[in-house]
Amino acid sequence: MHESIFDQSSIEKDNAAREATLRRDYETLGERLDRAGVAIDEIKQKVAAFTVAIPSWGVGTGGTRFARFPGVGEPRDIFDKLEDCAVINQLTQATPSVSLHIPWDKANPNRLRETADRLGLGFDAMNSNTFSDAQGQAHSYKFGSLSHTDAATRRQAVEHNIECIEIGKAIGSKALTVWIGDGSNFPGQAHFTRQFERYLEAMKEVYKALPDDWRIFTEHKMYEPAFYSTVVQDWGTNYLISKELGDKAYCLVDLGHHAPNVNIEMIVARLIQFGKLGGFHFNDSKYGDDDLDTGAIDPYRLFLVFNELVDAELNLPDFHPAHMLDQSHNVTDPIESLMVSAAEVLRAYTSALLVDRKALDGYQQANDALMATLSLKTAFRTDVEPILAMVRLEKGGAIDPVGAYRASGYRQKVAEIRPAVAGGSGGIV
Ligand SMILES: [Mn+2]
Repeated sequence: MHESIFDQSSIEKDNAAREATLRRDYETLGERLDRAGVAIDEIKQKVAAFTVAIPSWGVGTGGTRFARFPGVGEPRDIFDKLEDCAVINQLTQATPSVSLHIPWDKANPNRLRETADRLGLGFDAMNSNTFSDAQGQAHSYKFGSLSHTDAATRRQAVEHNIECIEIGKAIGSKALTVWIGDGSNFPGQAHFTRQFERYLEAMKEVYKALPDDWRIFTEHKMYEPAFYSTVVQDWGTNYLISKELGDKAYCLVDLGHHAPNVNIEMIVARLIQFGKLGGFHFNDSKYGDDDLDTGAIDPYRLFLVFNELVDAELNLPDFHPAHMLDQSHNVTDPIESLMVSAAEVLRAYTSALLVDRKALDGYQQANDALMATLSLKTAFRTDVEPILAMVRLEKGGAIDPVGAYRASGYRQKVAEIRPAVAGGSGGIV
């Protein structure tokens, strides 16, 4: 039995008031899906097996370029963060793993693993940081890291990534995610080709240190902090990197790292087709890398991404992309945002499972654009909340995670032992 940071009886109390209504709603939805030839229990089973990782930095309040407004009872260190992650998992039963960021979460690996074990958590992909200078490091990343013009700076960045792999090995992680802020702010500042060559050379060194059962994910981003060009700018560059590195290298798609209106679901399909989709950083955006809550702005786009993922899941024998949230919570309680966002990811997956793929294929073959698009809309419009809530209930979670969380007063309780922190990292990656 794992230790419960969150009082399970408050979940049970909250569920008791909602269970009868949920069972009626589930039954009604089941009848409706049955008429369309879909067995609701089979959908429920798949949804119950689906998980999404929590980023350690997501449980602290984020910030913008302008300011950070701390919340009450914020986690003080990685061990407080793991406790908050355990709360999210206990209520949602969908987030059993945590993605660490080094050096922000640097701690004794044995203590990290013991704490996670005690809380019933595991570790997802490790995240390196060469987009800011760690205290006391010899060479600055002001003008780049893995692609820096100076060999000693590149070497330092390579060694940091290898250190992330070593820590990850000690705590049971199986992947490294590399996102760099390298690029240029002015035309002419950097030689595009030489800069990319230096990056590839450095990444090959990191790749060499990767254990056989690990994957390395590279994350592209159009701009910021470099505003004229970035070294890993787009999915095409990212694909080239994964091809250059080898079979353990895959592309990571952060939904916020594209130009507005870019067809992300098609990028996802392309990467799937050529075996290079590694995983996701889920969030939402209106203008740029806004790191808003997943599904907050465009839930239909999230659904369309999952429409591609479900299609691949049904057609490919070994398709296991990594799912992680990557958000910055500036005006909400991070625990609430992460619970709602995890549910949005599961909702998009569930809705995509409802797409009548045989009918869709027929419409596509017959060039019936209207019926093809309606077959997606029909699935998207179906309210799958009863399935999500039933999965949570049956796994011991909350029918209404936010309701149960608020009723418990968890945040006020931890505020008493966690003094307010003024600084901290923004967490926009
Ligand atoms: Mn990201």
